[in-house]
Amino acid sequence: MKKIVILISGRGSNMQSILEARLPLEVAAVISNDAAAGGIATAKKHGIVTRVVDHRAHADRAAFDAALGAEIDAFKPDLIVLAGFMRILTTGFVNRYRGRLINIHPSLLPAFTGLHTHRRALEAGVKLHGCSVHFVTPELDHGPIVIQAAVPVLADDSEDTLSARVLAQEHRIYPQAVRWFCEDRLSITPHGTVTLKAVRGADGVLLSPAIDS
Ligand code: NHR
Ligand code: GAR
Repeated sequence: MKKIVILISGRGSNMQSILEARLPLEVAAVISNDAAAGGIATAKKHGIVTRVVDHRAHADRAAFDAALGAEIDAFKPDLIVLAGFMRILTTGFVNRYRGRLINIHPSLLPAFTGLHTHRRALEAGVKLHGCSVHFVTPELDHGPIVIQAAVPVLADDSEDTLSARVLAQEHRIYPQAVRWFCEDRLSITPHGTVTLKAVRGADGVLLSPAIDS
């Protein structure tokens, strides 16, 4: 069975969706860069080992990433899952875990990389927004995309209503992506895209607003 380590910074609802999906894997640890993260208590409730590596206790990003890497390596994980993890990682760190480090980002990448994605989607007037699971590469939010979910942007949406609609989909696609990884069904092509072995099902077309027919 594969082992994963989950990195969080806050509430940890995406972590929780993975813990509660009963996936065929072992969650070896949950590590937070912030001792105040709500997700630490949730992880403990699930009987998961937790660790804190406080970025503020380290002189620079390289020192923080070295300490974080040492904690991670102690668990010998097959996969590292960023779940609302809010610290940009150095190129050295990312390259060390290349191909086994994934993130969930609250936008339909490559649109709206970085922070405040829901506000920026509302300002841009897009009619579809969503979330993406991607492999992490040194360039922020630019790695190979595994799965995306789209949601409509509604006329009376606020950042709160839109982010809640997206979050519900995050909780569907992240456990799915982690499952695929652990089943060895994901591969990264030389072109830097992801292919999934043996999928069947809907073609995935979405329209927003919907068209009457
Ligand atoms: N690191 C690399 N190298 N590449 C990626 O694709 C990464 C990454 C680290 C985190 C998650 C990401 C997201 O999904 C992620 C992807 C933090 C920031 C950020 O600006 C941006 C994107 C993401 C995570 N962080 C600030 C910093 O100075 C701190 C912001 C805060 O604490 O609120 O690190 O969006
Ligand atoms: C989620 O919406 C996640 O996509 C986003 O933060 C939220 C964390 O919620 N991640 C980022 O913005 C990464 N920069 P959670 O702690 O409840 O999973």
